[in-house]
Amino acid sequence: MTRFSYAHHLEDFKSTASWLARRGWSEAAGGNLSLRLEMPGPLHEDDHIPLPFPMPHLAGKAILLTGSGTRAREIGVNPQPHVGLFKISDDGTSYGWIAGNRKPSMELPPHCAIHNTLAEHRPEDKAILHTHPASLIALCHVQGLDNGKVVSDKILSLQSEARLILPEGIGFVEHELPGSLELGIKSAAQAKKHQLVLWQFHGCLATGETLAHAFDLLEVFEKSARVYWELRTAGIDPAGISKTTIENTLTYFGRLDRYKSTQE
Ligand code: 2HA
Ligand code: ZN
Repeated sequence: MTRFSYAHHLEDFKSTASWLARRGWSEAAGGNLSLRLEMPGPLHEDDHIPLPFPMPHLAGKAILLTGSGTRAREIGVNPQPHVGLFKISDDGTSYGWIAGNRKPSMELPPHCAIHNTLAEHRPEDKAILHTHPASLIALCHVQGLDNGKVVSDKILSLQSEARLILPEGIGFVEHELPGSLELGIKSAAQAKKHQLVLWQFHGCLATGETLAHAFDLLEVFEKSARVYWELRTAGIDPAGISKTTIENTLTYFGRLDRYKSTQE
């Protein structure tokens, strides 16, 4: 096989996992991280595990993914034993273990389905991060906050820059079994347009060029959610910044088209 090193990518896992732990977003073994890589060379003949459906845009690529039961607070200290390298076959129908942790996260089907969509629609976004921030899970228990448009309009209007950084707003997937293919397929559909997808009652999924970038976007959403909860704790149900002001800000920074693309 062609000589291949992924050691430098582990720094992104280490730094991001350490922040997930410090924020208290990935309790116990909650959450998982992955990166999509270019990786030349074939899979071993005897090591083909079928993917849940053909993923032609992952053909020949590789995925670095955190292992089942691994803890952010430990990945953040030493990622090597906790992250596995998996290669997708040249026809995009199966995968095999290559190096590192052998037992992938239960969220492997969602990660692969979303990477397949990203590789087709937003190839620059190679990172996927899933975690469980309490302030975001709590939003899902508020009556009416059960679709992406309402969540985006309500929460991203609470601070000046949130909609500017996330013009397409937040995607939303109604509660599905953790690790299920349904969760993966629905998340992949949302990830076509949205960099963040809220998993109802479960947590959030973030995408980005790197794990650090995905974490940035999550921080912005989570900050806005905390503003919401501070106001609610003070007895205020905020109206938020007006739609006109938000649209003016987006126009000024040349991002109105991205916002409008998800408004129909
Ligand atoms: O325990 O977060 O969604 C890992 C998870 C599954
Ligand atoms: Zn989870």
